[in-house]
Amino acid sequence: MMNSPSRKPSAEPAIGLDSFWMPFTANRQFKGRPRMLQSAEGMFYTDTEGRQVLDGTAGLWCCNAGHGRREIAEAVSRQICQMDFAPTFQMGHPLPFELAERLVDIAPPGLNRVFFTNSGSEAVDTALKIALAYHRARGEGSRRLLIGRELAYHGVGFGGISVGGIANNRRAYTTLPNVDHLPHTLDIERNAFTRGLPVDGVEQADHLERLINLHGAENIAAVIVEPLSGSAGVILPPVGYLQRLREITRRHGIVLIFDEVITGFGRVGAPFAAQRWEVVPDMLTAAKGLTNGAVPMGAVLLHSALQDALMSGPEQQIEFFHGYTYSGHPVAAAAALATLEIYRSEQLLTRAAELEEHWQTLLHSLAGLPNVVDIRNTGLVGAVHLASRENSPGSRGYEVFERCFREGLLVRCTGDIIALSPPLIIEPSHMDRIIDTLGSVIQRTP
Ligand code: PXG
Repeated sequence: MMNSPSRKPSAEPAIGLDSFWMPFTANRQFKGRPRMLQSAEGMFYTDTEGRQVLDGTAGLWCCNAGHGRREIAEAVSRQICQMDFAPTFQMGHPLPFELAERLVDIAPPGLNRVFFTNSGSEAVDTALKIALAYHRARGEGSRRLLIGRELAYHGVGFGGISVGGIANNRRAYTTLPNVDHLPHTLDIERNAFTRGLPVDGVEQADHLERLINLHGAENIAAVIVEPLSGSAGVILPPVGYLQRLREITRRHGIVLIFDEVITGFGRVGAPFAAQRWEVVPDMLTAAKGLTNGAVPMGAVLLHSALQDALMSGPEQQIEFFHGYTYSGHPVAAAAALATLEIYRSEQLLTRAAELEEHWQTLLHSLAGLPNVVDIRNTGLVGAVHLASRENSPGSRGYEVFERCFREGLLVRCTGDIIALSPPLIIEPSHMDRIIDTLGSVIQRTP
């Protein structure tokens, strides 16, 4: 535990920080000045110094129903006592079947099969494999190429980093062959300070036609995009862009995958972004909000035609050589079922649509503050894009993030972009506090 003047010195010995290699973290910097959270309730974390920290990020885009939900805790605890684990390879137990049905109930039309994973990264790799296996089973085995997009984040598996487009996540490793990328849709020159989806940029989707001309449609398996890019700093789809991708992929027999790991479960005002923007992909990936972040779990929701194509062999033949020990884990499934029940009873999957306008107005009140070059929003997502300092990109964003935390607000920084994605239970008073703190910190950060 950390000692501080505001807190009585603890009798417990200090915890060594060296052994835990923290993910996606500047470990030396963090360990020199740690930020440690200890408990969470509703819209707030409490840190180890006893400070309340308003959660502007729903953890990492996952605690959509807010923190400390007893219903989830109780469901998890009951399930561990009743049955801690059971295999789902050639064996079953009721919970993942029930959960799959509940997911199909809220899914975009036609997505009526569910494959469970433990994370978003695994869901992405699973979806890419399903696309490849599907084409091969239909005698179109030449379709091996996977198309992602610049700046995309699809997790950290080799499939995900290959179709992903964030250079730092790729350059030290090796990536899959047979991958190409669409251009991203961030266009500050034309679209800065747009409220909601940008009006300019639909033609970026036409780049897919050029990739099809280049590679041949008969060689392309799938296109995967995030309906909105979260990790890259909230890059929104221009009006009509997703529709156009759908139209082109359909025309050329290419599987369209939406990576809804952050947009799923109400973030943009509908259960999935596919519904909000009325474009139904052939598959979508989900994770995070699926269990309100309480237990790791991911899923691929797909059209039954993709599974059916693999079912042509004899009945005793395994149709898809893929799965995880913990696919459909009983404890994760119990957490997810309790989470979906909260979303339903509190109508959280559409709440972002109701709050969106107020959120947008508050967020855009930050325009005009020093170094603010763009503000982007949709649903309960927001981004304040700061100009980078000459010769030290990312330093301004990090300072804003760090100061916000010390002043009781958790935001995310991606380079110099401050991203916001609060729990969907947020009230207007919390929004005021987010905007006041962030605005005041930006004002004081040269
Ligand atoms: N796809 C998308 C679209 C994601 O946003 C993943 C896949 C991978 O999920 P897992 O569960 O394997 O981490 C993600 C993860 C951020 C941030 O700050 C976003 C993610 C993870 C950590 C930070 O924007 N998204």
